[in-house]
Amino acid sequence: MDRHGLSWSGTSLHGTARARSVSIPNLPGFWEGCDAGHDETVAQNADETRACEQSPRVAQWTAMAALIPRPPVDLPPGAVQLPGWLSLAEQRRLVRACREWAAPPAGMRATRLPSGGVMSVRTVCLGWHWVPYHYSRSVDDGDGVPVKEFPDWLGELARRAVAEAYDDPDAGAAYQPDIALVNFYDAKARMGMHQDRDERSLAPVVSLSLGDTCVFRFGNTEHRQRPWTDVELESGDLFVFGGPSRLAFHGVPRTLPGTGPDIGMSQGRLNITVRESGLRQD
Ligand SMILES: O=C(O)CCC(=O)C(=O)O
Repeated sequence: MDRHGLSWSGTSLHGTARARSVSIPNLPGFWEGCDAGHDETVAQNADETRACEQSPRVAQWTAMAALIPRPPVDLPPGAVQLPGWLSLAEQRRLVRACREWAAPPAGMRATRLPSGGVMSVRTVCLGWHWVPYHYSRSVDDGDGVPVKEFPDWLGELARRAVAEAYDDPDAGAAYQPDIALVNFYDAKARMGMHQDRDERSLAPVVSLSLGDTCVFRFGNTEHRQRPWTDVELESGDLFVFGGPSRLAFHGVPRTLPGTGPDIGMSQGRLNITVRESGLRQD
């Protein structure tokens, strides 16, 4: 069994088991939203954000979320979930950014594992490109070009996430992330239990969820079996794991299709994990 679990090895979901990378991949829901493309201006973004926030579907979703608060989940030390941390406007902005990052060059692709399996999740990396099981400055398993930059604004957002999750402004200020892995899940995609341990830094991992709800399985640091806690991550949720939980096994056994709010993608789930590499910048 490889480090990401066997469950999704073998074939990709679109029948392209041998494909090493994809250009403008067929990702139902991801390229279609209430926006037209991925090159609109900031002013257009703001207009569309307002339009979507006022739509009946969004209003109903927001009201339902307020009506039925989610019960708190018991998590191990170092793991924190902040439900609904991102506003709808922030979620829309992130979806828009993900769409730009997903486009080639250095775009979204299905990662091939050393076992020969292909992950059902599609991934684009920022800052450092992840190839199982190391980081590189170029897309070595794809088009070979330099990886896209990790934007300062995403680092700022992640610093705020750490500060708020741990209620510790100093922890936030000390956080120097330089990697983001952006994963797209269609209805059948999932991720086996694994540890994030290709980084040299043990600074926390910041995870932002967009679109469809998923079941996020958060386990222990010893092995991929029980005990674990199943947490529902909804669109806008923040999940941070650091300290004694930094090397906990975790995975996504399923998503719940059709549960996402109107944030500019018609179906599917996006997850952004932000990390500190501890690798040299030159
Ligand atoms: O999609 C998620 O919530 C988890 C992603 C993840 O585990 C990873 O990128 O290593």
